[in-house]
Amino acid sequence: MALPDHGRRSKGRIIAVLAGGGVIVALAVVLAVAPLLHRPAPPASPVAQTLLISMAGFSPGRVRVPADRPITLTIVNPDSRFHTDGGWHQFAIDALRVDVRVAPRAQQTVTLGPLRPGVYEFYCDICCGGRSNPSMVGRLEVTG
Ligand SMILES: [Cu+2]
Repeated sequence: MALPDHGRRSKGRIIAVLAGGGVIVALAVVLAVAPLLHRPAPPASPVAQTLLISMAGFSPGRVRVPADRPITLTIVNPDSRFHTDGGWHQFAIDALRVDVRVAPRAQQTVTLGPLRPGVYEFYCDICCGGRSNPSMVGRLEVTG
């Protein structure tokens, strides 16, 4: 026995509503999962480097670091306050507007960058000889 015409139509409507509901559920699942699939990369961990600055100069005098990552520099001053100039040292990079003063027998931490590739000169200009003393100048070499 054939269904009356309006019965067939309401069956079709039910299927359409169910299909529409299925599409909505599928869309909700995609929207819920999408942020998990497109999670941004975690920020690059900083490169840690220790730099000694004493009356003998910077050690190392050349610091090589990668570009596009933050750089955490620990500047250690092993000199005592009994030096004629008080034992203080400086870590300065004019191009980066960095000027850190390190007290005798102390250390300072400075975070730079991420930096563009290039060579950045650092110096100490507050102890004997200062910047004109070749050992009171160094190079931060950033390689890409
Ligand atoms: Cu110095």
